[in-house]
Order: sequence, then structure tokens, then C-alpha cells
Amino acid sequence: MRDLFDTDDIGQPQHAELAPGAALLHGHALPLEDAILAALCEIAEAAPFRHMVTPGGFTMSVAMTNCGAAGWVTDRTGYRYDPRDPDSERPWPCMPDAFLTLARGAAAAAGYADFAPHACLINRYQPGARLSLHQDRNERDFAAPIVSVSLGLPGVFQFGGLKRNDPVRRIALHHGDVVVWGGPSRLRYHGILPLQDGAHPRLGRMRVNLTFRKAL
Ligand code: MD6
Ligand code: FE
Repeated sequence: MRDLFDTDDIGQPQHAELAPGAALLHGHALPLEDAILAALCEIAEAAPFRHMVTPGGFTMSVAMTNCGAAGWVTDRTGYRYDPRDPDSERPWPCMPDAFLTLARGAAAAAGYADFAPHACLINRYQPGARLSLHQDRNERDFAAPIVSVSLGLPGVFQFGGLKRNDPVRRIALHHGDVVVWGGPSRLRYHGILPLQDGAHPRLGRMRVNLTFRKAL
């Protein structure tokens, strides 16, 4: 893990440690921006964004799709990783090379060598959409980190502790920012506050988040 004082030449920290095992890599996705956005369009054509239903019967305000060998899905029966898109019954689109390159490079920059994600969950937030505090615990292997890439409108990330009632910090995530977390932070509670309206030059009125996981 690089430390807080690893600054670039305009003095903004490029790699900030959020907590042990968790790093914010400012702008880390920007060099691959064009390839990432092109791949995202192709995925959304093959496996359109949809609003899934939670086991409790609520329709999520965030729309989701996936790529890779397995995709995260929820329905009335529960949460799971599924090798197929339940809407089309086809496998999820393959993980694009640009996604893998980005995820592996970000993990390595944060101190996690040889990250091999199977799954990329893609979240789309339109103004007002939010993700309430949760832990990511549907993966089999908590030793691997999660790499999270923010695109489009800025989001406010809530970063809590290992217990639901622990204090929560608010962290702004901008287009191109990457958060990598694992180790002692892997099961921290986190969420996204309702998306503020705005217009992003590349993505318009939305925020998109990619989370890469070793799911299987
Ligand atoms: C989001 N992210 O940023 C939602 N989960 O839109 C997550 O839920 C998340 O960013 C696990 C690890 C990193 C994350
Ligand atoms: Fe999460």
C-alpha cells in the first residue's frame, strides 16, 4: 500500500489510504477511459441494465448488469452469483480486456498482487438513486480485495466500520476514481447517498460504478 504522502506534482494525493487495507486511487481509470466507456456500451447492449428486486420485495433504485464468468443477482429467492443473465438465460458478456487491465493494475497499485476477478457488477445510478449501507459478503473468498471504479457524475460514498452502527465517513468519488479494499477492511459497511442531479460530459445524467470481485 502506498501512503498518503505519495503526491503528484500538483500536490494532490494520488493514493490515499482510507483505512487499513483500503485505498482511494484518484483518477486511476482515466488513462483507460475511452476503452472502458466503449466496452461498457457493448455490455449494456448485450445485457441491458435492469432494476432487480431484493429478497424483501423492494425494487432497487440502482439499475444493474454484469460481465465476466459470474454476475451478482438478486430476486425474491435471495442474492447469488449466477453464470447466466436471468433475463436472457445467456452467459453474461465476457470481461473486456480493458476492464481486466484496469482492475489488476489498481489492485497491484494498492498492494494486492495477482488479483484475478471473475465478476464485474455494473451499477447505474440516475438522479436520486442510492445504495443503502451493506456489506459485500456473497463472495466465497474474503481474502481477495474488491476493486471499485467510479464513472460519470460524482457520488458520495459512505464508508463505515465492521458493525452496522459504526460511524460512517463520507467520501466524494469522481469520474475515474478507483477504490480498492480488502484485508481488514473487506467487510466494512458502505453505501452511496442519493445521486445529485447534474450532467457529466461523457456519461450525461448518471453515475456508473464497476465493482470487480473474485466471486467463485
Ligand atoms: C458504488 N459500491 O460505488 C457501490 N462494494 O456504487 C459498492 O457497493 C462497493 O464500491 C464493495 C466494494 C467497493 C464498493
Ligand atoms: Fe458493496
